[in-house]
Amino acid sequence: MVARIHSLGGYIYEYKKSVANPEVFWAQIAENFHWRKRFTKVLEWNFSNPDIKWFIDGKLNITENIFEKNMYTHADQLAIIWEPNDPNEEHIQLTYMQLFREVNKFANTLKRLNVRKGDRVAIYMPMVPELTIAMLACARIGAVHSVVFAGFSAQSLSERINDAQAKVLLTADGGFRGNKITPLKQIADEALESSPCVETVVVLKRTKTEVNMEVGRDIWWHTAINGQSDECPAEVMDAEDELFILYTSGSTGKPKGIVHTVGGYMVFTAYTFKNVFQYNAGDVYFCTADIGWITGHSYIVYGPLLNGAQSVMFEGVPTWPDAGRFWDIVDKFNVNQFYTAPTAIRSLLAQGMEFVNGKKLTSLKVLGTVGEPINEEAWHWYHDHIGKSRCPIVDTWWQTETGGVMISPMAGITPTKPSFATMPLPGIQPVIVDNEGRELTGNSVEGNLCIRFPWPGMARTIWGDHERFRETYFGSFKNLYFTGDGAKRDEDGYYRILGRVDDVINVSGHRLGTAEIENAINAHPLVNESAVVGYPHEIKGQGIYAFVVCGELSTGGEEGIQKSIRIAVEKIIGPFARPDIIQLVPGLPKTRSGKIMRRILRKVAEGDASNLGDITTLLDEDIVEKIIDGALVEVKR
Ligand code: 7RM
Repeated sequence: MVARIHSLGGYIYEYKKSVANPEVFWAQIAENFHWRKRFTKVLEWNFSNPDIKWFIDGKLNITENIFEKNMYTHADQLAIIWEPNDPNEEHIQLTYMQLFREVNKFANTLKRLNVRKGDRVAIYMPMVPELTIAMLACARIGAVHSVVFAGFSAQSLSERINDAQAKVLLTADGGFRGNKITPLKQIADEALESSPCVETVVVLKRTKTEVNMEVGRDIWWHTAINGQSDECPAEVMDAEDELFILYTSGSTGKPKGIVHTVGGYMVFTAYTFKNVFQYNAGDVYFCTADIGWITGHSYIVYGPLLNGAQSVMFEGVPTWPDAGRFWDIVDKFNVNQFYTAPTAIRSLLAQGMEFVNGKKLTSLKVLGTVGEPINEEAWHWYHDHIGKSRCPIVDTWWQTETGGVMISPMAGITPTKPSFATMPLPGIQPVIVDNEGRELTGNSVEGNLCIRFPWPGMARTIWGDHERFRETYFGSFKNLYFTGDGAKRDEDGYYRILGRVDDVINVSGHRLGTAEIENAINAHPLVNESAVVGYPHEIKGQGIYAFVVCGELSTGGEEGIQKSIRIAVEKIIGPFARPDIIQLVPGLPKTRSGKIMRRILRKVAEGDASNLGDITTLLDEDIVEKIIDGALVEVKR
């Protein structure tokens, strides 16, 4: 079992050790896992022509480290506690042994469907135990899973399937979310019209929504697993074989297929889970994320299960049947560690104490947040009313690309400060640089957040586009991994994440590229061009403000076009990417070289145009006045 740090002194000691000799540090942690063949070298790396390898020559299977390795001690422990969308439906609990059997069964099913080591399997499923089972079944046989969040549209799903060239798609008839049903199979059918690489679709029956089953291509989950053995030998994988691809948004329109590999991801997620949450055997841990995002991969599935933890998985939404749902779940299962996003906290805070009063919440020991900066008001509400002032809050900063938590308190060990992610975990070496790439040493500095040295959980490439990987993460500052975030190191050496410095926005904890949304808007036949920026939003963290130039208005007039743009974005990306504000403008503020000056649009969207800076390079300065005049928020001049 991975060792756990117990004190601040222990943290400082481990941190120093990890910087002085990272290879010895990570090798000692990696020793705790089951390797079919031990690695011969810990690390090879190069950040300029990026090439990162951890645990070289090591052979293993991550599912053997979840199951076989722990079976003597954990067979009858709960692995997954699944809470359905509808509180009146029975919850499901799976022990490690039961989960193991289900995983093997589905692994054999995939094999029978002709899935081999290295093949990609796309997964477009609701938050049900079969989703976890499917991911682990892929890992068992060495197939690469590519989970696509079930809120994505047909077009987004199809794009991701094609990029990964997945040959199998796993989906469900539908997904329950609050009082709505998402018709997943219907969306998948539409996606598959433009994804000919998919040979087989396995469909789980969940909502009993009527679906179309294409003969020769589609098969029901229950039919497919019927008669399959619940024993399946683990495929022996190289430490650097791919475990999964997960698409994430960047500053260009095309999402990036972030690739994580077996050995390093395993060591990193297991280590960070245990230390950040200070998980103890027997604790019940609940992460509210969707498995369609990295938080679900690392901290619902892999991190907890590698530690033999009991992990709660919730199908529904925080506000249904009412805004007390999370707290009901905490009380129902006596949750000890609770991990959610600031946007959820803000939306529950806004609903008032009526949904918190009357809940016990006495089992809680640790609270966590992830996904975006947490504002002080939300932090205090969470701390005082949910944690009853006795639970440390771990504000965990990390990214899809980092695989696991990078900068965060360790619960109860690192003294916290509201809105600070505090200190780097052992093994993580953050640096702050100015725009010229000069390192800002010492405390009380602010700039671009980079990482100086590799860590086992870091992404290895972008699927099919290593050059883009190089350029995006290693092209900005020499020999540094650039996170895309701004950060401040305060007078105590504590890190505060300030948010993205690129064209990525964070809406309700969902990461979106502004270019992605613009592409969707521009696909509308009446739109000439558009520019999208984020603006501060009380609940969502950031809202989406779109400035749109139209040729002519349709019969519906301004309102008609705003509505049809919203529908278009929903269709092309998904409902969560719908613009909050759409302002029709006569033109965009462009420089003489044709670049949109987003800075100006950001200012307008923020409602403060009092200090626009230098606008003399604009082709047409008058356009700024017109945009401010027509703004759909109040703008200070
Ligand atoms: C885990 C996840 C990554 C981006 C990242 C940041 C922002 C994440 C925090 C945060 C402030 C935090 N992966 N971010 N955690 N900002 N404090 N604790 O969210 O790939 O989807 O997004 O999210 O901007 O770069 S992600």
